[in-house]
Amino acid sequence: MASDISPSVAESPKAASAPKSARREAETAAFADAVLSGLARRPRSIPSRFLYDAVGSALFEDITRLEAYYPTRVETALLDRFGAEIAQHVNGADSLVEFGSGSSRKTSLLIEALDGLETYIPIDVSEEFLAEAAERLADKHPGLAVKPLVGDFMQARTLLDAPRGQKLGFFSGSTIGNLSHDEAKAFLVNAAHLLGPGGAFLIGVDLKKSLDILLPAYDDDEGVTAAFSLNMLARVNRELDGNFDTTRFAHQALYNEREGRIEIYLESLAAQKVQVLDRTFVFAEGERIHTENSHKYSVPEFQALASAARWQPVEAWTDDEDLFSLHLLRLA
Ligand code: AVJ
Repeated sequence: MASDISPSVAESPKAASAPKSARREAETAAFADAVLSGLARRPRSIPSRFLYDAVGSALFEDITRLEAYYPTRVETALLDRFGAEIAQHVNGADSLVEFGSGSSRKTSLLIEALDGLETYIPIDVSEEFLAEAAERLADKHPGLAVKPLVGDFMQARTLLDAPRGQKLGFFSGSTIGNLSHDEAKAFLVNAAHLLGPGGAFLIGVDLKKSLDILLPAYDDDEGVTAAFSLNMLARVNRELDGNFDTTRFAHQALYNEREGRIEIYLESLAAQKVQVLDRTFVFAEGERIHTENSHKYSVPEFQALASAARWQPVEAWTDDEDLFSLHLLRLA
């Protein structure tokens, strides 16, 4: 994951406070590295985090509103239904630390359920989304101190200027599913450092389920997910002087039973050559670029992973159809 490293709030305070243009340049350089090395390797791959430029993030927002994409809808309903119960376990938390500035709707439901919360600390690599999310939340919850942090929470070891007191982490949307099991464990270990002794962590995790429900969520009839995936190639064209013909690649989502994950690929529909920066890449018909994994966990599977990262499972809430889970973890 070397190509995924970007300036962290804690370890590179200079980078974090650098002008926006400097950070964007660093991000483009990281994208160039990832694409050139990822297209040269077999199997070809580009890390999923590069799906989320401004266009990709807007398309992902569209995905979350699709009928077929149950995770957002069900997780929101779980927060609505179990917010008070969650609060009973974690009241006393002084600050809420959100990993990735998520949709303000989910965060607001949690904030409203928590009594005595003083500070909301969203962490995100994208300064734009962070600023937007921070503003929305500050408007909705007057009296709540909002202290956004720009940086890569996979890398950060401490929260700069974070207030003392009990912290509740929030990592929603099953974003943790993008990570391999080893990466997810490393993330949870890192989050334990960030949230500190007595800290708690609320994590949304997508459940294993029937393929009749799972597959359409990642390959909807309206083609929104396909557009989201293909934006990876469009972004290469925009930022890296690429000439991908996006009509000659197809979005493909399949479930890898052994790995317990959705895998997303872009499949070349013809034999073709593509230029990126000064390099040429030759694709055979049917050759694929792996762009994303979305791991699914049963409740006990995720609890075992959390325990291996020294988090104690406190409670897990699921919906009546067992589509999605909310896990509450605590540090000993
Ligand atoms: C943002 C990683 C949670 O895995 O469900 C949705 C990304 N990709 N459709 C997911 C995604 C295609 C999403 N996460």
